Amino acid sequence: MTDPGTRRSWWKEAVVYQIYPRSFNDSDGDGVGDIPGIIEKLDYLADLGVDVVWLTPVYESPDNDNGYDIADYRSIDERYGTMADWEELLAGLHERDIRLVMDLVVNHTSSEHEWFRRSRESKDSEYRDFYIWREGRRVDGEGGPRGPEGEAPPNDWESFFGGPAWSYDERTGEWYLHLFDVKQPDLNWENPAVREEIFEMMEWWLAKGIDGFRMDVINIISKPEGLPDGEDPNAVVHGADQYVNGPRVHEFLGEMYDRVFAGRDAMTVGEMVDLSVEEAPDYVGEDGDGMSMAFSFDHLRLDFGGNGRWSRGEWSLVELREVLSDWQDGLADDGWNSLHLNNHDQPRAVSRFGDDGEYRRESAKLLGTLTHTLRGTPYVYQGEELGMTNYPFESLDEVRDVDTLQNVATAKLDGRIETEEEALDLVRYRSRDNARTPMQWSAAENAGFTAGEPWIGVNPNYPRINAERARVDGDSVWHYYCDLIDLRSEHDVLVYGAYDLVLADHEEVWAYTRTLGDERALVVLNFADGRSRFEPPSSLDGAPSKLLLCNYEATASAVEPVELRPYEARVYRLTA
Ligand code: ISL
Repeated sequence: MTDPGTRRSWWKEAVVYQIYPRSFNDSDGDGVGDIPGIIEKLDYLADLGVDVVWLTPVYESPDNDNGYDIADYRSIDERYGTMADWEELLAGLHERDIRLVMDLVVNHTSSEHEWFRRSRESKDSEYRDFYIWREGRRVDGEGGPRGPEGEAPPNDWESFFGGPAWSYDERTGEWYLHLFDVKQPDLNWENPAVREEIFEMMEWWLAKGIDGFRMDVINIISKPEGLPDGEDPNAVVHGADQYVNGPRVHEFLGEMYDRVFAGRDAMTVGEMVDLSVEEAPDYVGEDGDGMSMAFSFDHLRLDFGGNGRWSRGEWSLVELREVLSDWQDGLADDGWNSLHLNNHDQPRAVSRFGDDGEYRRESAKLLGTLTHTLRGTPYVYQGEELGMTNYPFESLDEVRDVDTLQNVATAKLDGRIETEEEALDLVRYRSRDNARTPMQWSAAENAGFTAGEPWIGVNPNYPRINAERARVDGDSVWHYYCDLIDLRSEHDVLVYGAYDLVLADHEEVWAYTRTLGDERALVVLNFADGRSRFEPPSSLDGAPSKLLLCNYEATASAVEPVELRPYEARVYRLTA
């Protein structure tokens, strides 16, 4: 069969582990994780059994957005080490059959990148058109924040981090666009010289031996001509309807593919803002842009409130199942999913979709079972394999993240947040810093992360939740993740098998089968913190079955009616 959905690829069979270096392991006591620190933990990664490491940015950066503001694409920031350290890391990973995917952040650079420094010098600079400069709009009186008297920003777009997406630059009297922070000016992809620089830089990294790229906000690089005001009041951020999947995005990505990826067997994962399942094949399908897969976020928006990300709503299993099933079905024959509930921008999944109290272990294992048995490539974010939880923020002084700080400030200005307690409540639930606290290695001081003062607080639960302890405890989340990773590598059906929903209406139990030829697996997940009844449907009657994995002491091996325990997860093999 040459059905593109079942065509084999190394990256379809892989499990990816995301490292956020700042918070992974500090080897020199400056409180910030570094590359030699990662090298110390290579055997840990090999023991876990992951196949790919995705390293978030380690390039030279003023660190306003923790490295997503790059000042030099071809360098390693000295905080993280040297290029020689990075080369040793790559070799160490490859020796262990682990591939390396680097982060590609090319929607914007840091304002300290040489291109921007030269761009802002004068309107005649050869780098002027590397960025998006416009004149302000004339208005009567005050024009609003960040501009001179009588001038408003060129359009009404807002930044993802709160406030206007434009800043006025006095030197030349024009405004530049920054969809993220003021210090992250957007590159002008319309300019062929920009594209050329980026493609050359990508080739340079590939020639160094890396195995692919994770592409930051890659579907917003093309802005429409005239930069019209936002129209959709429900856009993820005001104005996003104008540039999400912008007019030339596929042309630019097609060019990137032809220039950089054609003829190589690299893995690419595009981080996509507000991508719908209908649009996904244009990027990842057979006739798409040649990207391996995309990160979509429909399922990570279910708990947004009426005011978007910085307001709180409720999610339900019914919705989670519906959204993820839509993605499973939508890319069944064309394209490939990435499976993720965690990353460095999201609160910890066990606190969000599970129970980080009484059933922390069980629910962390249940969520891992989901991401390792749906169809797609699983992503494990550092600490997820330990069941790490959100951080109990007690003061805004503990927050480091520019996104959190600015959005809280904007919400206060708009009157959406009134008291400090309200702000803290939201921060504890939503802040990206929940995922950015140091990796918990042991019960030693600072969780064994650093001998110095950590750049951000260590979660006080580290004496209980840490890698050293998890590795000697046979019942830990860590051991269960090892089992999940092994299971997936032993059973092709879990990688390539077709997804079919079982019991579409159950409010607490999500059950599905995966089918590949004669091979079949059944996954049963109880998302409730109490018992739930599971009655296998008659379509599964009579098939001999065997329990492959369960997050509790198993009672019986065959598929049968059962009272599932809180957050119980089961994976069965069925034979025809
Ligand atoms: O953080 C978010 C959701 O929790 C998003 O708004 C996020 O900013 C968006 O998904 C883009 O994220 C990526 O680009 C940002 C960077 O701050 C994030 O860390 C990165 O993953 C700008 O480069």
